[in-house]
Amino acid sequence: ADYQTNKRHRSSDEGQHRAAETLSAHRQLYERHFPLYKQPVEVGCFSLDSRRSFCNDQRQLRYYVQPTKSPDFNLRDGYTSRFVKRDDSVKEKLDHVLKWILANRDKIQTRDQTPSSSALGVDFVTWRGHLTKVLTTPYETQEGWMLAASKFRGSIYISEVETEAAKVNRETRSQRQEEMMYWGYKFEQYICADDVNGTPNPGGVVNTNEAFCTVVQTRLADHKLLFSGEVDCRVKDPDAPPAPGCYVELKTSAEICTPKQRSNFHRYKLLKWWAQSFLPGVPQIVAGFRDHDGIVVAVETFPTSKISQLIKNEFNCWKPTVCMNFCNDFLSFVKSVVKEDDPRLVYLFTWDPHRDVTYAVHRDSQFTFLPEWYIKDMSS
Ligand code: 0WD
Ligand code: CA
Repeated sequence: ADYQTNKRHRSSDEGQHRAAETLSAHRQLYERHFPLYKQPVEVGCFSLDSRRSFCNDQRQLRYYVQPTKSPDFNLRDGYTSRFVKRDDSVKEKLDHVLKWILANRDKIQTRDQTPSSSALGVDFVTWRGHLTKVLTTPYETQEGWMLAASKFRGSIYISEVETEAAKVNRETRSQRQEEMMYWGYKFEQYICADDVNGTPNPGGVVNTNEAFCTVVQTRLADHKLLFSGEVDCRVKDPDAPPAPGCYVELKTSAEICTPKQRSNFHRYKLLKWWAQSFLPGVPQIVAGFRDHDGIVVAVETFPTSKISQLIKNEFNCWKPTVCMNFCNDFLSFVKSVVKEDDPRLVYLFTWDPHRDVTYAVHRDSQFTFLPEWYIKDMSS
């Protein structure tokens, strides 16, 4: 009796005139053929320097240096003495992406558009990380999300709002959790060189303000997307495929000692790793497996395109097609709701595990996120 067809999973879907009120995240509804996802194209990049300032260049791009068979990486090294931590209570929203757009408006590929048109010619502008959360929603049982959306000059901008639960987590992290957040950045330092001919410098300072971000354009079914994501490094080979094909994602994870740990790694971690790298077309993920004391015991490369085969032996496991179909339908849902072109109007989409996606509308509220400097510059 509660069977729903693919087309009827939005509540009160009363034909073409009224937008649906909610969207279901039930994975069974999204088991359809894989939607069109065009090869992402890098249209630009930017860097955030040691003081977290936007730089319209690739100064923070680093180079991958393959570690030896049994590397000697201690991820705890330097935590108390050589660590500058970004202030994560500062909410940057889409600001860095918007700065990139203002500085590079001419580089955005606008097909079927008059050159004089002021619109960007994309349907959505966002961070890659926000799309990762959407992709993994049908399988997420722990953490909900809130995504704010505003339409401005025909494009819908999507920016995350920290949930109350995430805020509590951030403000009550244990000493151990704080330190373990450093381990991923320390691993990057052991693997990455600043120059194409250089070698990693594990004696240097880890500064998490620094970042290199790619900006890509792609299309998911009817949705033209422009998003940015942080990239850890690229391969040195100058003949490697052009970006994003030369990029490498770095990860750390607890070493796998039992079948149960292996299964959890496949079911939960590889889902997040796959979604994050598949979106911008990053082809390889290099993982450092570490023990409880932060010593890396193994380094393994996962080609992004092989991950979905790797997990197929897992009972009742996640499917890429479910992730992509849900994202497609979520973006259609957002388009059907976010009709008014007004940067001061925010449509706040909320999802909690075991619930449907819902939304509420806010005018001139704490949720407004498109800054005056962006609106002014784009309107001139
Ligand atoms: O304001 C916000 N709500 C957010 C801002 C949320 C998420 C990201 N950001 C910004 C930051 O400016 C950051 O530089 O986005 C940038 C990264 O964006 P992304 O690539 O879209 O984010 P995501 O894919 O979630 O994370 C990529 C990497 C992470 O690597 P791992 O291997 O752990 O996934 O970016 C780092 C982290 O190293 N990272 C962040 N850096 C700064 N602020 C953040 C964050 N909030 N989240 C992840
Ligand atoms: Ca990483």
